[in-house]
Amino acid sequence: MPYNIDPKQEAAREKAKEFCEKEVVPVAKDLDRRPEPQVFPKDFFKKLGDAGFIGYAFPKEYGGGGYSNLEYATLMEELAYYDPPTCLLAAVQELAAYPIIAFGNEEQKKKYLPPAAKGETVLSFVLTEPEAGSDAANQKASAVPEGDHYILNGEKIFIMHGDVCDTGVVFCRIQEEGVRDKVSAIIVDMDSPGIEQKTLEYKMGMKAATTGRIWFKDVKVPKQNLLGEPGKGFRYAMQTLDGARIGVAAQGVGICQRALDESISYAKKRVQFGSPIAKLQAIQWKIADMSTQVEAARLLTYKAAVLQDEGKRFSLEACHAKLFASEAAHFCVDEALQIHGGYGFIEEFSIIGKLYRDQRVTEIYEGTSEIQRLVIASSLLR
Ligand code: COS
Repeated sequence: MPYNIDPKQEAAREKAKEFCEKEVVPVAKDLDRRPEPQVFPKDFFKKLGDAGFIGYAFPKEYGGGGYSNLEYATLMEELAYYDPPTCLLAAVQELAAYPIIAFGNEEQKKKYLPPAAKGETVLSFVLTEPEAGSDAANQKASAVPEGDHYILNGEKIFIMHGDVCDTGVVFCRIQEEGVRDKVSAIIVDMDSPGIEQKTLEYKMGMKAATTGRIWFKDVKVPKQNLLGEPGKGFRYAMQTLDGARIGVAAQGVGICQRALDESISYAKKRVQFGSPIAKLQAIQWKIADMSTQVEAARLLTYKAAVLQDEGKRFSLEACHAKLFASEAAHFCVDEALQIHGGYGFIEEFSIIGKLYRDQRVTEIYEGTSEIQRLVIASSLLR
């Protein structure tokens, strides 16, 4: 039984579990095994929206669920337990909506949040560029003011749902007196002329949640789509990632728990040398280590989410949680594979191979493990 520190978590967990068993488990394998290029699963996404899992943490006044960050982390954990890409489909919408919720004006919130909260529109957080990954401040995309518009040019890559998004929160440099060298954020309607979106092919895992590349060529964006203040975009992006890192940590916790549960169940059934392998100390130690990792990852994740809910600073704790939980998930899926042997390596027999492929990106996106260590160290040594 996973540890709940707040009674509301139990309800969040139960609702997600019921939905996953009915709607996710029957389709997850098929969504993972489709031919390339992957197609964004619009109907499935809408189903998640109808169940209340898209826009879960958006404020209620904009059509969201209004749930706490702790409840949201619990939802992420549970969705990832059943199917990591399903969790990602929901997480990307929250990631991209956050800058609008936190820094947008009333008009922007009313226009963009309600349809996104229902899963009727797809949002993307459009930050990464070919030369601005970990070095996110090195933005080359630029927006030049012209009358009541900006003219946007640039290229973005590894954008979750970027191949299909209807709305992009795009980070770029506004070439204007005073903000010239600073990053800004603008909201872009992706049906504007001059935009090309492409699906990236042959991803290692997380296949149901598609990843895109976007080109902006002389795209007219109304000046009223500027998010917050010009020149504050990098800060907005970093603040957004603080929260998103707790979501990735929760994905890691869900993956750890699934790897552990699968391993316990397999070890009790698999007979070698005349008895179940669960009787072997080599296996018992793996199970003990996995269980310790998952509990520690969960507590770090909940701690960061509680701090966020309390309105306290949580950047450091979000990095602790993301770093530890994503690496714990790596450890747990690797040990689960070792315990399952050939039955783990070949995906017709178990979910372990898929978990292994889905897990790996949790150590990369929303800031690599190396970036988490950098932020942790710089916050302690400043
Ligand atoms: N919240 C608010 N503001 C923040 C912040 C945070 N968590 N982190 C940094 N800032 C602000 C700083 O206060 C500073 O502001 P001023 O210029 O007003 O002083 C500014 O941002 C620059 O901060 P810093 O000097 O620490 O940034 P660096 O360029 O040295 O390092 C790293 C930034 C490497 C930590 C950052 O680029 C990063 O996190 N990169 C990874 C990006 C990422 O996660 N990409 C994944 C894809 S996104 S889906």
